[in-house]
Amino acid sequence: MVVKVHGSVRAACPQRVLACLLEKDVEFEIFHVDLDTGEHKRPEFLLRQPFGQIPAIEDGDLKLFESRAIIRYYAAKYADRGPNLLGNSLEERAVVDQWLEVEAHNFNDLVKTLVFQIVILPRMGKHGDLALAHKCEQQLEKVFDIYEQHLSKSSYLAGDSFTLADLSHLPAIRYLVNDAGMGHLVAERKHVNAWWEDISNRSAWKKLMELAKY
Ligand SMILES: N[C@@H](CCC(=O)N[C@@H](CS)C(=O)NCC(=O)O)C(=O)O
Repeated sequence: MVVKVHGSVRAACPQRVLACLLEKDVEFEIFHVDLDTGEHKRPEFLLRQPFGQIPAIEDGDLKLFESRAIIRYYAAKYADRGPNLLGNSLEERAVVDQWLEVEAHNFNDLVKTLVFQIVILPRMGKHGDLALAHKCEQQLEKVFDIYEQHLSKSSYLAGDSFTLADLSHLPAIRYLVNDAGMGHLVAERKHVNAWWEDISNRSAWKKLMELAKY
């Protein structure tokens, strides 16, 4: 069954899902949803995702939205295929979940706000709020300091192997480094930098970058 992914290949949240499908070698088809023309707010899309956000998937009878719920589903469904992205024991899974929650609640919103102010709004010909962007940058410095300390003790966020916790960070860090000119947040931290070099060189992520034609 080919997984239908409704979203844009260049948007961060669909990228989280696509990176997982590529890691697991699951066949998918992308149904482009154009954020620029507001396709995600139209009634037909709201039937898939009532909050008007991408991505949403369709897999046979299953319809699902929320990128982190989707990646958890595929990591579990294809646990025996490709890399184990969930951890082996209940305890390992709990640690993966912990860092997935950190990504969602301590990290992602700061990046989202920063990128919106200094990348998206200017692209739309509008002025971003630089003071707000600077505040997010300062808060992200603190988050990355915590990551740096943590990654000095293990190669990946949830231990010694790559999991969903790492994968989930890929799209936002790419935005920071490549689009927002915030590469210093990563490069200035030895362990964060080594981690980013490692996870962004995985073949699944590189395939996605080719698909997105960056
Ligand atoms: N928690 C949702 C967030 C989805 C989300 O914010 N998607 C963005 C693209 S990365 C979007 O649709 N933005 C347009 C909007 O919010 O109107 C998820 O992880 O799927």
